[in-house]
Amino acid sequence: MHLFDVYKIREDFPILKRKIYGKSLIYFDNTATTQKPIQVINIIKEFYETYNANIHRGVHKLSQEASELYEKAHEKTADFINADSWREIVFVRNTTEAINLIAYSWGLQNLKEGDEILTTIMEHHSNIVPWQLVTQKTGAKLKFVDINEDGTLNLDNFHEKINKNTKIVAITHVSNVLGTINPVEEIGKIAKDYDALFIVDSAQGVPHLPVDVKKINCDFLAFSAHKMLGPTGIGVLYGKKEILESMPPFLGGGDMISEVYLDHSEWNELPWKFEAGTANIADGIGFGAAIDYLSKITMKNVREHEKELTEYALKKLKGMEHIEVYGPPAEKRGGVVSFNVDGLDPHDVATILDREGIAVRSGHHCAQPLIRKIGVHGTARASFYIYNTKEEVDKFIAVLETLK
Ligand code: C6P
Repeated sequence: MHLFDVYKIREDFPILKRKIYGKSLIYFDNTATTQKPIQVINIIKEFYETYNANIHRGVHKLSQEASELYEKAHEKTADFINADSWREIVFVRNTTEAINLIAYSWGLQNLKEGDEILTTIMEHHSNIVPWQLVTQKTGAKLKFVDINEDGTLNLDNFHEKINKNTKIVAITHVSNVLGTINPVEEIGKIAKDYDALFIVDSAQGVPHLPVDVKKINCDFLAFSAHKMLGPTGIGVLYGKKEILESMPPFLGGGDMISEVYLDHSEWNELPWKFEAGTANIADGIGFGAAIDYLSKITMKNVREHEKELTEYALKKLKGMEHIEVYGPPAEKRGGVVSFNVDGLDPHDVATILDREGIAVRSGHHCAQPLIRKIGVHGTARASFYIYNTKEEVDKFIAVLETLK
């Protein structure tokens, strides 16, 4: 099946022409960050070369052009995840900042002793530490849902742990270690039965799957541009308008106000109320180009391509006795494969692969509670994206064969 021409796509990514230790780069660290197509690189260059200006501050032509395109990037993001309005899209630095924004703004205003926050043991630290900080300040309690043997979420345990005191359910869409795709629509329905705020960490969801915030019915969804062909330094907090409107600002300063008096201030409209100070204008516009690129391929095809590669890699890895693979089957996981090689430290595996030009991540992947639960001190992790091919998987497998 030809979903799209992967070889044609590869031509858009200048970095894929690089040699690493004399070998062609095979980039399998897409969960950490993806590479950038020339269309994104060029639009950032074009911004600085032709209309660089601050936004919302000048009546001059350059400022108007920059403001328009920066706002347009919010619109593209809203369409991409099917939000009601671009005003529900707040640009922040990354997923981490988006979750901290919710924790500090909504959490500090609404949580008190006796309240509970329910998350899972498969979270990235970004969806654990902000809640620890907020529970320390408010007296609320943080609880964790367990996983099953196959790395899927234990839904029985979720039902056991949720109760009338649960004020927040905050869960990862896709695990960055096991690749597990969580049933967020089902979890959202249960969260709503208990009137809990429903937050989805979609750092590994939006870049890899078709995502519709109306279908998921989440109150908030967080993700990062750099994991979906966009630049670093831009992330997204989607929030339902009425909830964002009810929240106090996270940071104070320029652009987030409508009026400032000496004794008080009034806030700007959404999303600017939450975008204090000069925005990351160039990268916001660059992110718009990344969304255009993915929209052209379609997220359905992105998912299918990754699934095909993952199935292919899992089948080969499972036939290798010296390798242990973690996580669920390909239909329940994104394009992430965590594994260990008998008798080798994951960092050594990653170093050996690196010498062959193959970039994978190794270690705890910023998910230490999950790594402890699996009972290892780390894993090596290969993760795929639109420009990866079966031939690259074959080369990766061939190197692992030599480690028998
Ligand atoms: N995971 C990985 O190699 P930031 O750094 O804010 O853009 O994204 C944080 C984050 C939050 N949630 C999940 C599920 C994630 O996977 C990540 C980032 C990278 O696995 C870097 S640690």
